[in-house]
Amino acid sequence: MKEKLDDLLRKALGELAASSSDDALQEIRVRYLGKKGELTAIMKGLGGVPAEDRPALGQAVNTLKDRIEEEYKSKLSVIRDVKKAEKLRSERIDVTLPGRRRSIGTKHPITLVTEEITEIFAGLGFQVAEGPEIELDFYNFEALNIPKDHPARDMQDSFYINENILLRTHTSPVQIRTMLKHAPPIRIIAPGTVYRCDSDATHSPMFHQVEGLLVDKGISFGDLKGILTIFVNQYFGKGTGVRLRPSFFPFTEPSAEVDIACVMCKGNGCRICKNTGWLEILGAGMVDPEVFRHVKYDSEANTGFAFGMGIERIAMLKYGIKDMRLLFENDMRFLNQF
Ligand code: 2U9
Repeated sequence: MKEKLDDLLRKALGELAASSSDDALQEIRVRYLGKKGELTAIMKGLGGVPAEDRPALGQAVNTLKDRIEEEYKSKLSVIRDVKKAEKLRSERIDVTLPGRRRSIGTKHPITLVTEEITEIFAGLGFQVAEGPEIELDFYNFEALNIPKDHPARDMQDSFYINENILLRTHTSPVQIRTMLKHAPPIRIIAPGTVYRCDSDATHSPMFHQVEGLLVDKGISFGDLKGILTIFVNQYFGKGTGVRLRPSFFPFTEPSAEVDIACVMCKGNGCRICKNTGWLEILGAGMVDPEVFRHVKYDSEANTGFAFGMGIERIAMLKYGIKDMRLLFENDMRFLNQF
């Protein structure tokens, strides 16, 4: 019996020494010490052993049990230590590594230009006015003296939602709404997004405008020219040449288109200005009395001027952007330059 126990111990210790996982250790423990294990079987068999040998044998079995248990625990602790060390190694964090740089956004060139223009007119006493991008025909066309047969009213040229509602084609309805709410004098600019059914290399179906309106007693075309000259000199630089050419808009009379001396060649002629030396930057004029009639302003007592410019065009001239589509593609390599 003694030999059998020694064999068993050797075998158990050998197996414990050779195992390398929690599970394997557990399995060995159950096999030797469990309820149906080999040692339990021996204990149960003690009944058949002569009574005088029983205590010594019982003692030997218990010692054996303790040895296996002790070896099991020590091996378990070794395996767990190895596992823990491995986990620590694999999850090691190098705290000296530089952190991930958080990229900070920049303002879109359209936003920049809108803010710069707004700032200049704010300095001249203009207040910012806003209105809805989804407009009624009345505010967008009717009140602005845009006749029923005007091409802008065509289904093909504006985005209609239904017969009476459309995406505003200019920010002018903002001025109409302001005049309907406030008596003169008024001095506002209306920056915002506008929509026209037009898309090619130089036109986008969605673009941006800044429009201005000043109404008071005794306002003349000279005031218009003065304000626009101040704006051009502040925005494009002191001494930038300005010229006005006669034009036509349904909502202003007389009307003019405003050119500045080419920002690229300073008026000498280049590809940008198509060798004319001039660049058209905005349209303007004296508010047509017909517009005042629609908002119930007394056109005998008041006169006013209005102007409008396309932000994309100004941004392209200011930053030398050749293709308008760059302004809408949101390519970070382009946007990060601003
Ligand atoms: C009211 C009365 C008059 C706004 C004006 C223009 C001339 C003009 C264009 C510039 C380039 C539009 O974006 S663009 O295509 N605008 O030429 N806009 S006068 O006149 C108004 C506005 C509101 C009540």
